[in-house]
Amino acid sequence: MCHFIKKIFFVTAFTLIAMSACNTPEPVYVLDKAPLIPLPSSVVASDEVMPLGAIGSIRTIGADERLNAITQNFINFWKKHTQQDLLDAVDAIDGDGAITIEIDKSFSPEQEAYKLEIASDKITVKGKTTEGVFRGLKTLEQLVVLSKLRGGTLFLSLPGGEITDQPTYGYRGAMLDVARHFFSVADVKRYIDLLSIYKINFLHFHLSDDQGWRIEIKSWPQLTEIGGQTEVGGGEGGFYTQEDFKEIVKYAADRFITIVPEIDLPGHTNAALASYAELNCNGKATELYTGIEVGFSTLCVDKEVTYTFVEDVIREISEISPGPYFHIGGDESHVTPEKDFNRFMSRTLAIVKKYNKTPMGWYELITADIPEETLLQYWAKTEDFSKVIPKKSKILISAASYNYLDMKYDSLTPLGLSWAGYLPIKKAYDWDPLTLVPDLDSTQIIGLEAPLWTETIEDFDDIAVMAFPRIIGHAEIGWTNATLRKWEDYAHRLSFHGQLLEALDVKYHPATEIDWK
Ligand code: NGO
Repeated sequence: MCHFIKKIFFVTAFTLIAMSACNTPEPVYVLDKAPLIPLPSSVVASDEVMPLGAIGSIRTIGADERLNAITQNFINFWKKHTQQDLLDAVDAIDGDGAITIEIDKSFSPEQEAYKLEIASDKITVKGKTTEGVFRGLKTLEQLVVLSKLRGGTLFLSLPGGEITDQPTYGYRGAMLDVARHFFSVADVKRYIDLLSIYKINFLHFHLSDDQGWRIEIKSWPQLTEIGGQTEVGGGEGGFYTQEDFKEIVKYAADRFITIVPEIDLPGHTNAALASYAELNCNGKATELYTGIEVGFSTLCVDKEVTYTFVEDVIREISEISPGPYFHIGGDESHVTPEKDFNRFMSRTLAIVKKYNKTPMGWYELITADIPEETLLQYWAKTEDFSKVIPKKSKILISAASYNYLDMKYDSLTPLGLSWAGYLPIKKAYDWDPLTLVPDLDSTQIIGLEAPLWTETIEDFDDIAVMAFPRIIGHAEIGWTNATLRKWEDYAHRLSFHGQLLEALDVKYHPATEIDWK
């Protein structure tokens, strides 16, 4: 043991004391008491302790391109938080003194499953896929950061033991409305970084609405030249070029987050109707809109040019969206007569399929004749919802009164809306997607998504304070089996994550429900 301690002799005064005793430093947490979120499926602590100096290299088994990038990021992480260099030892055979990252195809049938083992002189992260290994490294990173935040200069070791883990739901999403207010590529990347800490794996982009069109469509340039130029309140708006969008898609993919593009149709389309007169039934362009009413706009369902427009948009966006889904909105089309809406949707969903995407939409789609694989997003109570059951559609739960991050925490919250009630931290955590909507078959539910609508959200701090900490709870609902989730235990673990967010300079809602450390 002494040689490790010698190695870090000059680093802090504490190590001096430790060296004189020449004892293995105590870890800040025992592994099964570490406040990890999401809570892993199984954590077994051991008596072993891994001094930080015990690890000198990182080696990969079954490496591929993506794994190499992840390894490099992890080396940077380790250096930043432990001040130790890790040698990238791809071919090393002996695992002692190393972090080993191993892809083992026979490890588990589950894509994202992983095993993390910490022993006195080595760490192993194993998964069936690179994605599984990535989730395991995120757990290890969280353990390091939480230990460091609590231990300060006393953080010199990690606790031994074994974590085996896999998610409950394959879809654990967040949604960002960039139409009501526009957010820069840098803001989006920052949000993605934070989501990846908590193992969120989908980011749904609400790219168009009455107030703004936010993605460049080369065949319809006025959509952004006109429709991208304002936002709620009359600010200057903005849009992503296709290159920006590709950059976001890649950044997210490197963190195993899939982007889901949404173009909201046929309602919520005033920005498009203001950009092109021919999309209106009366042939006249509308005025740009900067208010927050909904349900007043519609594409002209009877005009053939509408379908040329829809196809061009779906084609161009599909070409730069490697993910499986294309979201076509469908919510609150109050001024589109039902039979027109259904006709429009049938054609539009066929176009989505033509470009090899799985259609996705808000639950209002159920009145139309939809392909069976369509993913429906449940967001509000509705009598009609049970109609989806015979269709065997898959459901994504985004209940306004449980998942909407734009709902105020309480009556004192300055930002946000409250039409679906207040959403304090406990309410946002303490529920089960399986039982929330009556009459749904559990096999239909593929996961949950937390939307952040941005009528009142103007900058990154606003995003952060509404999302955090509620999205952390949503991430745990999506990952951790309901039988393992208990509010008191979660509230205790969460109390350590305020410091984590502060260290990242992320504003969060310091609710009094939590005894923040
Ligand atoms: C509704 C509406 C959005 C609003 C949001 C505000 C859906 C699916 N459509 O949710 O346009 O922005 O509420 O909470």
